[in-house]
Amino acid sequence: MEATAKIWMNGELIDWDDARVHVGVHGLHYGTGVFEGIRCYETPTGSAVFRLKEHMQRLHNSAKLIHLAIPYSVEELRQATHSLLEANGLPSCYIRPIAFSGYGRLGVSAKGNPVETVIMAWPWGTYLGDEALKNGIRAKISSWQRISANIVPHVAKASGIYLNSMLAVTEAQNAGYEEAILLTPEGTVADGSGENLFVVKNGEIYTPDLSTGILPGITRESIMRIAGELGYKVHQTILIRSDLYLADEVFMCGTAAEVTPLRSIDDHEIGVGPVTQAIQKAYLDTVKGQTDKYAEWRDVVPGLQRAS
Ligand code: PPE
Repeated sequence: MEATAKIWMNGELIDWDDARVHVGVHGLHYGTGVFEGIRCYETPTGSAVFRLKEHMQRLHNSAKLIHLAIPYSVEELRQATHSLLEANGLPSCYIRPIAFSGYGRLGVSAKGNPVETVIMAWPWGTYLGDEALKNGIRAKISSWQRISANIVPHVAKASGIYLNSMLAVTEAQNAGYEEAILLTPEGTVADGSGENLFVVKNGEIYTPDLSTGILPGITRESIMRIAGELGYKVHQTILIRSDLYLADEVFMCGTAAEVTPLRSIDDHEIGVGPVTQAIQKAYLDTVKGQTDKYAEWRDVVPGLQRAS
């Protein structure tokens, strides 16, 4: 992680090195936190945060699901992000808001603890390497199952849940692959360790539906709309692992991963295809403002605005 000038912490902009907490905070011991991953891109009209409001709304939803009361509204967090990006002056960056149970009671219950709210931003290039976006990555189905709805609410982007993802991606990387694909306990396809997943077959597009243990990805939702407008039929459905092996194309998507093709899965060659390439281009054009479409998704930072 590359240090930047400022971090927004509990309502104030403070120096990067001063953004500290005590080792006794509840969130560190029990993973009682929620976070977001957001990207800000350089566009012709200035630096624009992609779907900032929707990300802050998901942060609030995640917090509600784990009984965490964030003391700032969605709009306040949006303004805080603007002021942080203005202070750091980065034309493009990755943004990481996090809220967690703080210092007070240490024991499983977090009741009564203060909530710490932080927003960090730093330059983050491609998630899976520069090659990944172009030539795709090799993925492996994990022996770790995706946590299911009655274990912890997978709809929440909660810190503790990421132990599941961490184990899966570590297992995949130790076996020489770049990314893991997690299946539900029922054996249907869920998602990657930090991405949603799409399959292309006979010119139509399929993605696991929201009941399959996935995070309701904002990129996933954007891509369903973009792909629909490009003329593709998009199905939210149940997929099994054979659907992956027999796919014409498979790609993963997420804020960090953007649109990353899968070159192979469990050593079944798939290859990078034209539908993935078309969607990748349309997505990158959208976030970078290379199209007039979807302008409502690009939240231009007031202090980083410029005439086009
Ligand atoms: N599934 C998971 C498990 C996930 O972590 C992400 C985001 C997504 C799907 C896609 O969600 P969205 O970004 O709203 O389209 N993963 C974030 C964190 C990755 C990390 O390494 O940390 C991200 O992409 O920012």
